[in-house]
Amino acid sequence: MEKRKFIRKVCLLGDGGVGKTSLVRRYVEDVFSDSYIISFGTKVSKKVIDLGEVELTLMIWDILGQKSDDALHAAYYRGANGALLVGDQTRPDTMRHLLKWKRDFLKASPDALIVAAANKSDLASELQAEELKDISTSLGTEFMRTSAKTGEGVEDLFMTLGRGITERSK
Ligand code: G3D
Ligand code: MG
Repeated sequence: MEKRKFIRKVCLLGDGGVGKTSLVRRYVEDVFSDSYIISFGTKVSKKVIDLGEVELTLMIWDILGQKSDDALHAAYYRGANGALLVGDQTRPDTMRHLLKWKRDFLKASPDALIVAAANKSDLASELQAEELKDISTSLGTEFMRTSAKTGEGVEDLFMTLGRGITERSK
């Protein structure tokens, strides 16, 4: 049987320095690469995932720099099917800020799927388990532990997002 083919857009969200660009680099090429399309202050990279009966092409949008320009963000979020919320667990504020990232994103793409990552799992966490739980309750999603440095959890993170989006597309 022919595979069904889907193309879906996902955005990386989170404060500067949490590891968004490193995660996408790790996932797309497994190491560093320059195979990005650069436009409108974003890098878009592509990854094809085999999900059995479905072939999913993820277009992964990574915002460059730390510009907090609302018009730019709205254009970046529009039409997204999913988002990866990325926090740095060595900097608790970046984890707390994910609530705002999520709210702003959902204004532009209310039906998108959200997956959250507590990145830099190779380093000691500065968050108490209690607080991590509180943030994840407020976000309405569990954190997946990832390290763009060692690769821990990275494949799993994008697969969770890809599978979730595909389930909704069926
Ligand atoms: P951003 O795209 O969210 O702004 P970057 O973040 O991917 O540019 O990463 C910011 C810094 O954090 C980089 O260090 C990067 O190497 C580091 N980093 C990203 N992910 C991890 C991780 O999982 N573990 C560790 N230990 N470091 C990570 P530099 O020094 O280049 O600024
Ligand atoms: Mg970046």
